[in-house]
Amino acid sequence: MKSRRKFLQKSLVSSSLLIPMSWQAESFGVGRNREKHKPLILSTWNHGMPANDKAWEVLGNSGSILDAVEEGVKVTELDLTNLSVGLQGLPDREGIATLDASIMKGDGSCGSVAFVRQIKHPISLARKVMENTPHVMLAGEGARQYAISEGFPVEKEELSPGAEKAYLEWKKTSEYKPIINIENHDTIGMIGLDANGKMAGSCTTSGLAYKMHGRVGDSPIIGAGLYVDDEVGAATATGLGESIIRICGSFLIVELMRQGRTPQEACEEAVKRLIAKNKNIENIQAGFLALNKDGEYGAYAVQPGFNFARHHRGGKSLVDAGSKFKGNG
Ligand code: SD4
Repeated sequence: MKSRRKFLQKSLVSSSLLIPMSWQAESFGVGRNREKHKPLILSTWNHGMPANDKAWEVLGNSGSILDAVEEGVKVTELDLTNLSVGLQGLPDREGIATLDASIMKGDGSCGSVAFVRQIKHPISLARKVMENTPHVMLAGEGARQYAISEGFPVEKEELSPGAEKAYLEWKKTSEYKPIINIENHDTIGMIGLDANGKMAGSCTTSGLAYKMHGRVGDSPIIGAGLYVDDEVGAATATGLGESIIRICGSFLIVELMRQGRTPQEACEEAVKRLIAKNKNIENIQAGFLALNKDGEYGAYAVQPGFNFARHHRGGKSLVDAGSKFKGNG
Protein backbone atom coordinates (compact mmCIF):
# COMPACT_ATOMS: atom_id res chain seq x y z
CA MET A 1 0.00 0.00 0.00
CA LYS A 2 2.68 2.45 -1.04
CA SER A 3 0.28 5.23 -1.71
CA ARG A 4 1.59 8.17 -3.62
CA ARG A 5 -1.84 9.55 -4.13
CA LYS A 6 -1.92 13.23 -4.79
CA PHE A 7 -4.50 15.17 -2.95
CA LEU A 8 -6.21 18.33 -4.03
CA GLN A 9 -4.66 21.51 -2.93
CA LYS A 10 -6.65 23.11 -0.19
CA SER A 11 -5.92 26.23 1.71
CA LEU A 12 -6.26 26.39 5.42
CA VAL A 13 -6.80 29.85 6.71
CA SER A 14 -6.44 30.78 10.30
CA SER A 15 -5.04 33.74 12.08
CA SER A 16 -1.80 32.18 13.21
CA LEU A 17 -1.40 29.30 10.79
CA LEU A 18 -1.43 30.64 7.30
CA ILE A 19 0.15 28.01 5.15
CA PRO A 20 0.31 27.63 1.43
CA MET A 21 -0.71 24.01 1.19
CA SER A 22 1.24 22.42 -1.58
CA TRP A 23 0.78 18.68 -1.81
CA GLN A 24 3.64 16.40 -2.51
CA ALA A 25 4.49 12.82 -1.81
CA GLU A 26 8.00 12.35 -0.58
CA SER A 27 10.38 9.62 0.30
CA PHE A 28 11.87 9.63 3.71
CA GLY A 29 14.87 7.42 3.90
CA VAL A 30 17.13 6.20 6.61
CA GLY A 31 19.20 9.41 6.47
CA ARG A 32 19.70 11.70 9.42
CA ASN A 33 16.75 13.97 9.07
CA ARG A 34 17.33 17.23 10.97
CA GLU A 35 14.50 19.26 9.50
CA LYS A 36 12.59 21.24 12.15
CA HIS A 37 9.04 22.53 12.17
CA LYS A 38 6.91 24.16 14.85
CA PRO A 39 3.94 23.70 14.84
CA LEU A 40 4.05 20.21 13.40
CA ILE A 41 1.39 17.52 13.09
CA LEU A 42 2.22 13.96 12.03
CA SER A 43 0.00 10.94 11.67
CA THR A 44 0.26 7.41 10.39
CA TRP A 45 -0.75 6.23 6.93
CA ASN A 46 -2.43 8.08 4.09
CA HIS A 47 -5.70 8.49 5.99
CA GLY A 48 -3.55 10.83 8.08
CA MET A 49 -3.87 13.48 5.39
CA PRO A 50 -7.55 14.37 5.94
CA ALA A 51 -7.11 13.78 9.68
CA ASN A 52 -4.17 16.20 9.77
CA ASP A 53 -6.16 18.73 7.73
CA LYS A 54 -8.76 18.77 10.47
CA ALA A 55 -6.17 18.84 13.25
CA TRP A 56 -4.37 21.75 11.61
CA GLU A 57 -7.61 23.69 11.26
CA VAL A 58 -8.52 23.05 14.91
CA LEU A 59 -5.05 24.06 16.08
CA GLY A 60 -5.39 27.30 14.10
CA ASN A 61 -8.81 28.04 15.51
CA SER A 62 -8.51 26.94 19.13
CA GLY A 63 -4.78 26.95 19.66
CA SER A 64 -5.14 23.66 21.54
CA ILE A 65 -2.88 20.83 20.44
CA LEU A 66 -5.01 18.44 22.51
CA ASP A 67 -8.21 19.48 20.70
CA ALA A 68 -6.31 19.18 17.43
CA VAL A 69 -5.21 15.56 17.93
CA GLU A 70 -8.65 14.54 19.18
CA GLU A 71 -10.62 16.18 16.37
CA GLY A 72 -8.11 15.04 13.77
CA VAL A 73 -8.47 11.32 14.41
CA LYS A 74 -12.25 11.64 14.77
CA VAL A 75 -12.26 12.17 11.01
CA THR A 76 -10.77 8.70 10.56
CA GLU A 77 -13.13 7.17 13.14
CA LEU A 78 -16.02 8.25 10.91
CA ASP A 79 -14.48 7.30 7.57
CA LEU A 80 -16.60 4.48 6.19
CA THR A 81 -13.93 3.53 3.70
CA ASN A 82 -11.50 2.78 6.51
CA LEU A 83 -11.80 -0.79 7.76
CA SER A 84 -9.27 -0.56 10.56
CA VAL A 85 -10.43 2.43 12.61
CA GLY A 86 -13.87 3.08 14.08
CA LEU A 87 -17.02 0.99 14.31
CA GLN A 88 -16.94 0.30 10.57
CA GLY A 89 -13.66 -1.55 11.08
CA LEU A 90 -13.14 -5.26 10.55
CA PRO A 91 -14.51 -7.25 13.49
CA ASP A 92 -13.05 -9.89 15.77
CA ARG A 93 -13.58 -13.57 15.02
CA GLU A 94 -17.04 -13.49 16.64
CA GLY A 95 -18.08 -10.80 14.16
CA ILE A 96 -18.03 -7.96 16.72
CA ALA A 97 -16.23 -4.64 16.23
CA THR A 98 -14.31 -3.71 19.39
CA LEU A 99 -12.29 -0.51 19.60
CA ASP A 100 -9.13 0.68 21.36
CA ALA A 101 -7.98 4.31 21.76
CA SER A 102 -5.66 6.50 23.79
CA ILE A 103 -4.84 10.17 24.20
CA MET A 104 -1.96 11.85 26.00
CA LYS A 105 -0.69 15.32 26.81
CA GLY A 106 2.93 16.30 27.26
CA ASP A 107 2.42 16.99 30.96
CA GLY A 108 1.77 13.29 31.64
CA SER A 109 -2.05 13.40 31.60
CA CYS A 110 -3.44 10.44 29.69
CA GLY A 111 -6.55 8.35 29.19
CA SER A 112 -7.53 5.29 27.22
CA VAL A 113 -10.27 2.82 26.46
CA ALA A 114 -9.93 -0.79 25.36
CA PHE A 115 -12.23 -3.46 23.97
CA VAL A 116 -15.13 -1.02 23.82
CA ARG A 117 -18.27 -1.66 21.77
CA GLN A 118 -20.91 0.53 20.16
CA ILE A 119 -19.19 3.86 20.74
CA LYS A 120 -18.44 5.88 17.63
CA HIS A 121 -15.66 8.06 19.03
CA PRO A 122 -13.48 6.04 21.40
CA ILE A 123 -10.87 8.82 21.25
CA SER A 124 -13.32 11.25 22.87
CA LEU A 125 -14.16 8.62 25.47
CA ALA A 126 -10.44 8.23 26.20
CA ARG A 127 -10.26 11.98 26.71
CA LYS A 128 -13.17 11.84 29.17
CA VAL A 129 -11.36 9.09 31.09
CA MET A 130 -8.31 11.37 31.23
CA GLU A 131 -10.18 14.48 32.27
CA ASN A 132 -13.13 13.28 34.34
CA THR A 133 -12.00 10.13 36.15
CA PRO A 134 -9.19 9.27 38.57
CA HIS A 135 -8.15 6.46 36.19
CA VAL A 136 -6.09 6.08 33.04
CA MET A 137 -7.80 3.15 31.36
CA LEU A 138 -11.31 1.71 31.17
CA ALA A 139 -12.14 -1.49 29.31
CA GLY A 140 -15.07 -3.40 27.88
CA GLU A 141 -18.52 -3.08 29.36
CA GLY A 142 -17.26 -0.67 32.03
CA ALA A 143 -15.98 1.67 29.35
CA ARG A 144 -19.29 1.44 27.50
CA GLN A 145 -21.26 2.16 30.68
CA TYR A 146 -19.04 5.13 31.39
CA ALA A 147 -19.64 6.42 27.85
CA ILE A 148 -23.39 6.23 28.44
CA SER A 149 -23.03 8.14 31.71
CA GLU A 150 -21.13 10.85 29.83
CA GLY A 151 -23.92 11.12 27.27
CA PHE A 152 -22.24 9.33 24.35
CA PRO A 153 -24.78 7.83 21.96
CA VAL A 154 -24.78 4.02 21.79
CA GLU A 155 -24.69 2.81 18.21
CA LYS A 156 -26.51 -0.24 16.86
CA GLU A 157 -24.21 -3.23 16.87
CA GLU A 158 -23.97 -4.08 13.20
CA LEU A 159 -21.10 -4.42 10.80
CA SER A 160 -20.51 -1.88 8.06
CA PRO A 161 -21.20 -3.27 4.58
CA GLY A 162 -17.46 -3.46 3.81
CA ALA A 163 -16.65 -5.18 7.10
CA GLU A 164 -19.54 -7.63 6.77
CA LYS A 165 -18.50 -8.65 3.28
CA ALA A 166 -14.91 -9.21 4.37
CA TYR A 167 -15.97 -11.08 7.51
CA LEU A 168 -18.25 -13.46 5.63
CA GLU A 169 -15.44 -14.17 3.22
CA TRP A 170 -13.01 -14.77 6.08
CA LYS A 171 -15.46 -17.11 7.82
CA LYS A 172 -15.28 -19.51 4.89
CA THR A 173 -11.85 -20.60 6.11
CA SER A 174 -11.55 -18.81 9.49
CA GLU A 175 -7.85 -18.74 8.90
CA TYR A 176 -5.87 -16.22 10.88
CA LYS A 177 -3.28 -14.86 8.53
CA PRO A 178 -2.60 -11.15 8.73
CA ILE A 179 -1.76 -9.49 5.44
CA ILE A 180 0.98 -6.99 5.99
CA ASN A 181 0.02 -3.35 5.44
CA ILE A 182 -3.39 -4.11 4.04
CA GLU A 183 -5.71 -5.99 6.27
CA ASN A 184 -4.37 -5.33 9.67
CA HIS A 185 -2.25 -2.30 9.86
CA ASP A 186 -4.02 0.96 9.43
CA THR A 187 -4.38 2.37 12.91
CA ILE A 188 -4.19 6.11 13.08
CA GLY A 189 -1.68 7.52 15.53
CA MET A 190 -1.28 11.29 15.56
CA ILE A 191 1.33 13.37 17.38
CA GLY A 192 1.50 17.15 17.41
CA LEU A 193 3.67 20.01 18.61
CA ASP A 194 2.31 23.55 18.92
CA ALA A 195 4.18 26.80 18.42
CA ASN A 196 4.90 27.04 22.17
CA GLY A 197 6.41 23.58 22.43
CA LYS A 198 3.37 21.85 23.94
CA MET A 199 2.68 18.35 22.66
CA ALA A 200 -0.20 15.88 22.53
CA GLY A 201 -0.96 12.60 20.82
CA SER A 202 -3.88 10.32 19.99
CA CYS A 203 -4.23 6.79 18.71
CA THR A 204 -7.40 4.93 17.69
CA THR A 205 -8.11 1.59 16.04
CA SER A 206 -10.45 -1.33 15.60
CA GLY A 207 -7.36 -3.47 16.12
CA LEU A 208 -6.34 -6.58 14.30
CA ALA A 209 -8.97 -8.03 12.01
CA TYR A 210 -10.41 -11.36 13.25
CA LYS A 211 -8.58 -11.12 16.57
CA MET A 212 -9.75 -13.24 19.50
CA HIS A 213 -12.72 -11.73 21.30
CA GLY A 214 -11.29 -9.66 24.14
CA ARG A 215 -7.91 -9.09 22.53
CA VAL A 216 -6.41 -5.65 23.20
CA GLY A 217 -3.57 -4.24 21.13
CA ASP A 218 -0.91 -1.63 21.75
CA SER A 219 -2.99 1.41 20.79
CA PRO A 220 -4.72 1.97 24.17
CA ILE A 221 -1.61 1.07 26.17
CA ILE A 222 0.23 4.21 27.20
CA GLY A 223 3.90 3.69 26.37
CA ALA A 224 3.19 1.08 23.69
CA GLY A 225 0.96 2.70 21.05
CA LEU A 226 1.50 6.28 22.26
CA TYR A 227 3.72 8.31 24.53
CA VAL A 228 4.15 12.07 24.92
CA ASP A 229 6.48 14.06 27.14
CA ASP A 230 6.84 17.84 26.72
CA GLU A 231 10.40 17.65 28.01
CA VAL A 232 11.47 15.36 25.18
CA GLY A 233 9.05 14.46 22.41
CA ALA A 234 6.27 12.14 21.31
CA ALA A 235 5.93 8.81 19.55
CA THR A 236 3.17 6.61 18.20
CA ALA A 237 3.02 3.15 16.68
CA THR A 238 1.11 1.14 14.12
CA GLY A 239 1.24 -2.50 13.17
CA LEU A 240 1.11 -5.76 15.04
CA GLY A 241 0.26 -4.63 18.57
CA GLU A 242 1.75 -7.67 20.29
CA SER A 243 5.16 -6.93 18.80
CA ILE A 244 4.95 -3.28 19.88
CA ILE A 245 3.78 -4.04 23.43
CA ARG A 246 6.75 -6.41 23.89
CA ILE A 247 9.19 -3.52 23.57
CA CYS A 248 7.06 -0.68 25.03
CA GLY A 249 7.67 0.88 21.61
CA SER A 250 6.53 4.49 22.03
CA PHE A 251 7.98 4.91 25.50
CA LEU A 252 11.24 3.37 24.29
CA ILE A 253 11.48 5.94 21.49
CA VAL A 254 10.84 8.88 23.81
CA GLU A 255 13.45 7.58 26.24
CA LEU A 256 15.98 7.12 23.43
CA MET A 257 15.35 10.72 22.37
CA ARG A 258 15.83 11.80 25.99
CA GLN A 259 19.26 10.20 25.81
CA GLY A 260 20.13 12.25 22.74
CA ARG A 261 18.96 10.24 19.74
CA THR A 262 17.19 12.06 16.94
CA PRO A 263 13.58 10.95 16.30
CA GLN A 264 14.78 9.08 13.22
CA GLU A 265 17.54 7.28 15.11
CA ALA A 266 15.13 6.42 17.93
CA CYS A 267 12.56 4.94 15.52
CA GLU A 268 15.26 2.85 13.84
CA GLU A 269 16.52 1.58 17.18
CA ALA A 270 12.97 0.63 18.22
CA VAL A 271 12.54 -1.36 15.00
CA LYS A 272 15.85 -3.10 15.68
CA ARG A 273 14.71 -3.98 19.20
CA LEU A 274 11.33 -5.18 17.92
CA ILE A 275 13.01 -7.45 15.38
CA ALA A 276 15.22 -8.89 18.11
CA LYS A 277 12.28 -9.64 20.41
CA ASN A 278 9.78 -11.14 17.96
CA LYS A 279 9.71 -14.43 16.14
CA ASN A 280 8.42 -14.85 12.56
CA ILE A 281 9.44 -11.32 11.76
CA GLU A 282 8.76 -11.87 8.05
CA ASN A 283 5.04 -11.88 8.90
CA ILE A 284 5.14 -8.80 11.06
CA GLN A 285 4.71 -5.19 10.11
CA ALA A 286 5.16 -2.45 12.69
CA GLY A 287 5.97 1.20 12.15
CA PHE A 288 6.89 4.10 14.42
CA LEU A 289 6.51 7.84 14.08
CA ALA A 290 8.21 10.35 16.37
CA LEU A 291 8.91 14.04 16.87
CA ASN A 292 10.96 15.92 19.42
CA LYS A 293 10.34 19.20 21.22
CA ASP A 294 12.41 21.12 18.66
CA GLY A 295 10.17 19.95 15.84
CA GLU A 296 12.49 17.31 14.34
CA TYR A 297 10.74 14.13 13.30
CA GLY A 298 11.37 10.61 12.11
CA ALA A 299 9.66 7.39 11.05
CA TYR A 300 10.70 3.81 10.41
CA ALA A 301 9.08 0.42 9.90
CA VAL A 302 9.96 -3.25 9.80
CA GLN A 303 8.63 -3.79 6.28
CA PRO A 304 8.26 -1.42 3.35
CA GLY A 305 4.96 0.33 2.74
CA PHE A 306 4.61 2.51 5.83
CA ASN A 307 3.91 6.16 5.21
CA PHE A 308 2.83 9.15 7.24
CA ALA A 309 1.13 12.50 6.83
CA ARG A 310 3.05 15.62 7.79
CA HIS A 311 1.58 19.12 8.16
CA HIS A 312 3.57 22.22 8.99
CA ARG A 313 3.58 25.89 8.03
CA GLY A 314 5.49 25.20 4.84
CA GLY A 315 2.98 22.71 3.49
CA LYS A 316 1.66 19.23 3.86
CA SER A 317 2.74 15.95 2.36
CA LEU A 318 2.44 12.23 2.51
CA VAL A 319 5.88 10.83 3.19
CA ASP A 320 7.16 7.29 2.61
CA ALA A 321 9.05 5.98 5.64
CA GLY A 322 12.15 3.86 5.40
CA SER A 323 12.11 0.22 6.52
CA LYS A 324 14.53 -2.36 7.82
CA PHE A 325 13.56 -4.96 5.23
CA LYS A 326 13.19 -3.97 1.63
CA GLY A 327 10.63 -6.51 0.45
CA ASN A 328 10.67 -8.00 -2.99
CA GLY A 329 9.74 -4.93 -4.90
C1 SD4 B 1 -3.32 -3.34 17.00
N1 SD4 B 1 -1.66 -1.73 16.42
O1 SD4 B 1 -4.44 -3.45 17.48
C2 SD4 B 1 -3.02 -2.13 16.18
C3 SD4 B 1 -3.32 -2.43 14.76
C4 SD4 B 1 -2.71 -1.45 13.84
O2 SD4 B 1 -2.40 -0.42 11.95
O3 SD4 B 1 -1.85 -0.70 14.12
N2 SD4 B 1 -3.07 -1.33 12.69
O4 SD4 B 1 -2.45 -4.19 17.13
